[in-house]
Amino acid sequence: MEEKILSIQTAQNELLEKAKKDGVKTAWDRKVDLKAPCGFGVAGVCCRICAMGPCRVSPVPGKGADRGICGATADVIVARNFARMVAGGAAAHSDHGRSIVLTLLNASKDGDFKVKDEKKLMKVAKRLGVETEGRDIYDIAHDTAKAGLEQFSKQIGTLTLPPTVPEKRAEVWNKLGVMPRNIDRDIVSIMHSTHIGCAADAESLIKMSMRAAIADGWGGSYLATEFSDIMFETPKEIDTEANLGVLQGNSVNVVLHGHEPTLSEMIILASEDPELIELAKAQGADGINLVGMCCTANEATMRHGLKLAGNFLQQELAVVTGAVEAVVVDVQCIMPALAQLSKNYHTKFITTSPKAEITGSTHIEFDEEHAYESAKKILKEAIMNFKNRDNSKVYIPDVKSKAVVGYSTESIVSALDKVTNSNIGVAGTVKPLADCIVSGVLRGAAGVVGCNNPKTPHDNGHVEIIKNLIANDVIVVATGCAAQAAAKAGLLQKEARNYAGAGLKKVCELVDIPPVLHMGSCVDISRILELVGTVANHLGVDISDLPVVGVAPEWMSEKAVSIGTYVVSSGIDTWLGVVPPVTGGPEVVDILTNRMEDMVGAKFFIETDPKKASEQMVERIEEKRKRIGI
Ligand code: XCC
Ligand code: SF4
Repeated sequence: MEEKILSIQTAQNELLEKAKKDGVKTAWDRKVDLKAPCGFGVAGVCCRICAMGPCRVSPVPGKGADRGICGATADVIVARNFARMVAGGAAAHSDHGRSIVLTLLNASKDGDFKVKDEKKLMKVAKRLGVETEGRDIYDIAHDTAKAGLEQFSKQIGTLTLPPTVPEKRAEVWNKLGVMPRNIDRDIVSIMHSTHIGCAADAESLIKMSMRAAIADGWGGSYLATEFSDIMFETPKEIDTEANLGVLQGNSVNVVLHGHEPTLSEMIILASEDPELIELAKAQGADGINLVGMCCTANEATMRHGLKLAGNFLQQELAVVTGAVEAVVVDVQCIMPALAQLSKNYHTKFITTSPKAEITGSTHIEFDEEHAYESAKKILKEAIMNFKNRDNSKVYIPDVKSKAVVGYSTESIVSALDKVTNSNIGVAGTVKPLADCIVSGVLRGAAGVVGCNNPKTPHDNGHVEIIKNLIANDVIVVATGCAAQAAAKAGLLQKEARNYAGAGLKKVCELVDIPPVLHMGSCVDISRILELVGTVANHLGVDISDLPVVGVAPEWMSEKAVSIGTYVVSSGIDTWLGVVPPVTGGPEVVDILTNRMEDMVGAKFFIETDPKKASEQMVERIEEKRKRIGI
């Protein structure tokens, strides 16, 4: 029963015990306090879009009120709520993308933010139609940023799709009427159409959701990744460690939590400043120990090997160790609970973004114009807090795993080059990967992504599904909190190939990679899109023809709903391990889990049992292989 096993992580369970002793509450306690969730909300049939309501229609067709005051049916209410979740998720990813693009617009040779990856800049400049011949690198960068910003706001034409979108896929979207116009507009369209008295047709609302989600995946998130790589470098294979045991007994422990790499990059740089290291030592600490939480951790580990303290459901437990001088956050997935919780320990909870001020926190705004100084100021707060640590309250679980991370598409291709010998002869392509899939050495590939959710035992779905897939010769790519679950379970080590089936094991040995590749943060699912798009283009097929699946075993955020929707819209079947709030709308359920297949060649599967979900995924991969005759 879910109440018994809260987490498969022993570090987590030890700290939950400590929390109890310390008399503090965590997400799991609050879940119990809240009792059973509202049945109308669970089914998605509660509408509070206008003040004639709120209206709760019956979650079971044929029983009780079947329409809201305005006459909206259960399906309309469910579809509107779903669309608004997609809009929320797409907005979060894409506004993150916008911030990164704006940072490049202000980057300069002598500034804190620079162009570090010229090769990537050239690639992105070319794809966005920016002239590069004989021009100053920063002129190119600024024009590329302007071209990136255009994707958010252009009023004429459609989103500039990356060349990794197969032509056949673009045709599917055009035919269906879901080709995005621009990123902001397709989000605004949802807010307009879901206003009282506007769209009242489930299929049309789901199509709008698809359009905004595609603009997220192939637009806002894609740009976030590309522009982050330009400024902070495209990730390469690098070693790291994961789990709460990465906190250190006698160091100034700083947890970097949130999403955008701009803040964490500067703090990493500042943590090497001799002045600050001296200051830490003067306080009696051995040094400064930076660790990461959620997607900030993923961004920074991909580029610097930053140690991963944990994923979403570990943020509170990090504070409960009593060994954290500061939790420094920017945006997204930050539990407001940290404000109260940190007051029970000596931890400073530092918010830095005007987009995410939190009552009870210490707010130190991150000033991008003086980014380095700003980062130093934040770190100083943490260092000066070391003396307030109460050692009698400290407990750091002795649990951590080694992991290899940093698998951008570029680093996967360069790993594949190891097997691209003379008889194949095309270095720098995905040919070896495509060959392995076509020959059946690898049966297929799966993206395991998404959050934690106290509705399911922490990390259990991620780990069980990954293990089952790799045992069946399905190579796994992971991002977000799923990737961290894999890291903690030791699945990102090269030795983890021993869990893999014979085919995948052989490939891992030849290419010298783990069976599970960490591809980054959640906006970096764009890297997964880029990889599958490149393989599809290489084989001259559509993405929906590939034996590729996606799964979010423990999802919880609106961002995950947008992700699921763009992954399915891109032609990849997607499993959800937590039931989305749509069950009260039979037509919506039918569209998502059935009719979408006719529209885009893929659909959602909802399965809360990780074992069953993995069996279905493997089955579906084999079906796909048969269908395309491989
Ligand atoms: Fe957040 Fe990105 Fe979910 Fe983790 S996986 S809980 S969204 S940190 Ni994106
Ligand atoms: Fe009720 Fe319709 Fe208003 Fe929603 S939009 S609250 S269903 S009257």
